[in-house]
Amino acid sequence: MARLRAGGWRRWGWALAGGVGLATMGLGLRALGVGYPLEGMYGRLTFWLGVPAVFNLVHEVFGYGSLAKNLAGLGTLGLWLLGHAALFFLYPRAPGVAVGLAALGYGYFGGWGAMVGLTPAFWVWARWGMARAVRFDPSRRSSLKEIALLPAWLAWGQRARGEERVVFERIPGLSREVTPQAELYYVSKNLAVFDPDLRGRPYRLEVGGLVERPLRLTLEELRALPAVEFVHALICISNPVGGELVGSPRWRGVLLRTLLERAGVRPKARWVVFESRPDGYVESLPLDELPAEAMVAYAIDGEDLERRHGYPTRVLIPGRYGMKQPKWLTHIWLSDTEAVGFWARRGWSRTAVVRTMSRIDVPADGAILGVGEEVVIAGIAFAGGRPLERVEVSTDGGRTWGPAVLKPPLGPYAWQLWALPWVPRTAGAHELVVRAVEVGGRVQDPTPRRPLPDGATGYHRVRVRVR
Ligand SMILES: Nc1nc2c(c(=O)[nH]1)N[C@H]1C(S)=C(S)[C@@H](COP(=O)(O)O)O[C@H]1N2
Ligand SMILES: [Mo]
Repeated sequence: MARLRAGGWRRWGWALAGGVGLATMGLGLRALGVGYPLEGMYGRLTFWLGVPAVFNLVHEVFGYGSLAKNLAGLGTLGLWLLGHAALFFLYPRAPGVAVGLAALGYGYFGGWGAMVGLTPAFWVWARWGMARAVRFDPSRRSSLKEIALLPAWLAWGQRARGEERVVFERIPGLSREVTPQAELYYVSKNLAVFDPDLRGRPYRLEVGGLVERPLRLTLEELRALPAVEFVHALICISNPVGGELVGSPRWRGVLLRTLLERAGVRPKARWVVFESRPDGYVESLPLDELPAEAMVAYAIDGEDLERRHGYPTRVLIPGRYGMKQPKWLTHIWLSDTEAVGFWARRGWSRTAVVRTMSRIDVPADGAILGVGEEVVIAGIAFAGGRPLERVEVSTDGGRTWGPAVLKPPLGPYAWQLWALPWVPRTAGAHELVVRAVEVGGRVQDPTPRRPLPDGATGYHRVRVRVR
């Protein structure tokens, strides 16, 4: 039986050292491609911070900068250290339970590799490191018992977290979680050569109409205003099911709210109108439907917008299709009437609310797979800012469905990566199908519809041959 003799502040010192040591060791393993439990904890924490209601609350309190994010990072580290202190203190009393919980935690947050890599280190530290602090004197029999129990814990923890086998960074052919500017799709009503080219020209963004103080801002003045940055998916209303007209870049700009506050919206104003004079493109949105995150963007990944993506500025209205988001923005008007948009006048949706979509990136349509050989089915999903509960995949044309591993989103309006390892068991043709399910259980609309007028619906299907 284990005996316990001393305690005090030395225990805290050793526990802290153990927590820091394991965090550092995990970083080393991460460099080798092993999942980092701290990253997993942060992901889970920020998933809930990313749900719109919580996101809005957090950002009301902390603002839109990186503060909330950094606080979440600090909170994660705090939880990690406290959790380890608790486990180290538990160890002398119930060694098997402490090791088991540690293994479960590493497995749950970091996956199989982290569990196998970190659990023995925890054990060694708990046994010999903490033993120095508390003069814990384990008997040889208890050691043997723990060593014998370890595989059982590992296996159990792994069962609980089997899905962590998916490493999203290593799936060839899967979209990147954050779309670089060079890979963002391009759509314009203009011939590309006639797209506005505002580079090297004097530029002013005017905010006028029903406001107290009209603004005329240079690009420098705009850049000097409080900036926000977040990952936000952009999708064209004409994107067909399975299409490529969608991306999820990291945008930087000024919240529309900031501009409207400076200009002072008059009570009579009902609509906000966005206009690109250089190419004659107009859109509008009811003021009371303007999402808090709507912004005037001027950069992607810290780089100026390219000409084709709207240099120097464009509007971003989360949750609406691309057509509602003018590039080469020159004027923002407040108005008491709607300005029917360029595409809306041609029969496309007036509200342009994004429909829930999902896409299979890999395997490709027509791929040839081997019986008994594992492949990863993976892709993207986006519900226009409505949080996703899960993504389901069928390998039999939609008869049966199973849940994929869904990566937590990088923000409330970012797309999400999903993946499902699959071992085909029978030769022949297989149809892979994907569908997204929103929080609350609302399943993606299965009815095949063309993009016009409200955006495409229906499930993306990919046919593969197994032999
Ligand atoms: N001024 C202007 N803005 C515009 C358009 C346009 O033709 N002119 N096209 C819209 C459409 S239909 C889409 S889908 C997005 C595409 O933005 P991207 O080319 O940067 O991906 O821009 C929108 N903004
Ligand atoms: Mo579009």
